[in-house]
Amino acid sequence: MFVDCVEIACFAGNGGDGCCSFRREAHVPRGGPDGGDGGAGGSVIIRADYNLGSLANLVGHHFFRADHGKAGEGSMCTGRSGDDIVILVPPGTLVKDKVHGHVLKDLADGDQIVIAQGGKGGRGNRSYASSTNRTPREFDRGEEGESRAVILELKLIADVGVIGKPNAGKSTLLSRMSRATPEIANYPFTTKYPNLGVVKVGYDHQFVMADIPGLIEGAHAGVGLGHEFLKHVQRTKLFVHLVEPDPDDQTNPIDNYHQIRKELELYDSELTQRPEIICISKAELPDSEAAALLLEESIGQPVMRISAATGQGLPELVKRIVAHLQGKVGEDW
Ligand SMILES: Nc1nc2c(ncn2[C@@H]2O[C@H](COP(=O)(O)OP(=O)(O)OP(=O)(O)O)[C@@H](O)[C@H]2O)c(=O)[nH]1
Ligand SMILES: [Mg+2]
Repeated sequence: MFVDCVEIACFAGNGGDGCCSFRREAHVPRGGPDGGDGGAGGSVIIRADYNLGSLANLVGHHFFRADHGKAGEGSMCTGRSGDDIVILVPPGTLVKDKVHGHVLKDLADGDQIVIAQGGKGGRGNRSYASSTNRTPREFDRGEEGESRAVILELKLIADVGVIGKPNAGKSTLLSRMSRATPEIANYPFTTKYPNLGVVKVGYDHQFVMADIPGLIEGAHAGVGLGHEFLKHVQRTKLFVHLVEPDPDDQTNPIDNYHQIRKELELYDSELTQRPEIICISKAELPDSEAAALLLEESIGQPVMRISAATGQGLPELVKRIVAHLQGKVGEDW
């Protein structure tokens, strides 16, 4: 299951009360104040962990309550502190305040944020003792813990986003280039949520590639599946735009290309500035060469031809991607 938005309410624990007590023991006259401090309440913390790929583990969990601190006791015993609750989320999760709507933190791997701070424990009467006040009876109550409702919104972190119309061969490409195993089938909207794969280049290089569900006209406004997932392309550095040479629905590859560009523009015009490698997919099919030439002519940019089925053009594609990611475009790749 892939979940990229959840709402949760977090309640930190209250601090324990301080204690008011005096030492009473045989042969120890006037033992003095010995009330201990209360323990601190537990906090609620959200931490990014790269082992997670979505927010699915939070589904069904709406409330997170950390333990209260225990009250202090006599004999200078400090109360036990409440345990913190740590909520693990994938890197790329935005933590937003539900009431005010602002972003509290954009969590990268290993980052964390204290969403609700536990209350401090109250002081026991022992800590009020001084040379002029040797039998203090004051003590403090524990502080109340914070509470906050937050919206967690995941925006995947991938270097490369594979975009295109449904059935263009995006998932097949991802499965060929990485060890990801997305569902592949000969009908539109096979992929219902983004898949990530790590593409290894040589021994010590790699990049993360995301297969985004097929985009169609009106995707920016919620048609099809696209709009829900367009946010996941916002963080990619580069697009690989797959264009099918001879779609089953008899649409024109050139129109299809422009349609996707238009959807990107309407969703967020900044996306059109991002580098894009344009590929005609299924290159072993007879129509692909003509389609590539027509597309090249129409947009005035180089168009690659790749085939996930035969592997044609894939080494060049990887080289180009790496060149873009390393900022070496224009050099000899
Ligand atoms: N001949 C040929 N067929 C391919 C190639 N790549 C993918 N296909 C086929 O095209 C169909 C669609 O492939 P998918 O990878 O599921 O396409 P997609 O773009 O992920 O589609 P959605 O998830 O529906 O958006 C499948 O039947 C694949 O077997 C290729 O290089 N050559
Ligand atoms: Mg797919």
